[in-house]
Amino acid sequence: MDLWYTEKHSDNVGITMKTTGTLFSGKSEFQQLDIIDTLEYGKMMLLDGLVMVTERDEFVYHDMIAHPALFVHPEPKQVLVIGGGDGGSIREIMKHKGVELATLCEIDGLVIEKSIELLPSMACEIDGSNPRVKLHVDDGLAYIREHQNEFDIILVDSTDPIGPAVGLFEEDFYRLVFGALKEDGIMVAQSESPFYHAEIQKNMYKNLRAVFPIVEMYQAFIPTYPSGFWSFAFASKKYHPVKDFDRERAASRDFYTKYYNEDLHLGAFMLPTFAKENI
Ligand code: AG3
Repeated sequence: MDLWYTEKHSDNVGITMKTTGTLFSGKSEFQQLDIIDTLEYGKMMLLDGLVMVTERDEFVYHDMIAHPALFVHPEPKQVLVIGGGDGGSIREIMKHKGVELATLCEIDGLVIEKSIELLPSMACEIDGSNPRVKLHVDDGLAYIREHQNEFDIILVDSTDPIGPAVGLFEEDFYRLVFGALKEDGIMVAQSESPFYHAEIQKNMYKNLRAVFPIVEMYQAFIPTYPSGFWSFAFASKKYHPVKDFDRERAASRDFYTKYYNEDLHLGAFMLPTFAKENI
């Protein structure tokens, strides 16, 4: 018997993958968590039935949520990730040796626990082995309310705006993020698909522009997310992601990135017309 998993991207379209079995399935206080094995994309983690990461294409998402801000900010030392319990974003942040401390604030301890157990290639830096990483199992809003003016960079590594992530797309939350950043801080948030989520994006970018002086969208190709055409919001107090980008510094990085590079950094901020219309 063949087993296939489908995430529906709209009422009439979805992505379907042949699977070889379920590694974990359970419900936390917040959501349904499933980790399944697929033939084409390796292990895949789902929250409430939505694809969060697969072993094969997570490098795109995690390179692109982390490196653009880390190469635009001249000296990032304190970095916070909200969400991101799989550890992929923290793994990329740790490649920047100047970062003194990366804090992970994930609401769902089960996601962290099962990622350490079943997705070690992503969770390698959140398993307690790295003294430059601190974990908090807490609501992101509650956490930043108590940590104002502390971070150079905040990455919002969330799921879609349903369930526990709804609040992470609202203006009140962005005001708290603004306050939690230092005076030249940068926030990056995953911002859904320009192709499928125009209304969510319009609302999210309006909320961001109400708070941050600099707000730009950039894009990445992520095969397992709706339409494959995915985006991130770059919201900043001082630095512009293109005008203040130090190409030489990015080009002379001392670590490998399978997706990100100094040319792509600039290209990612060039958007098709229909995507520009959402911001
Ligand atoms: N963040 C998930 C992005 C949303 C995917 N949406 C979907 N499949 N409908 C991923 C977290 C990775 N650290």
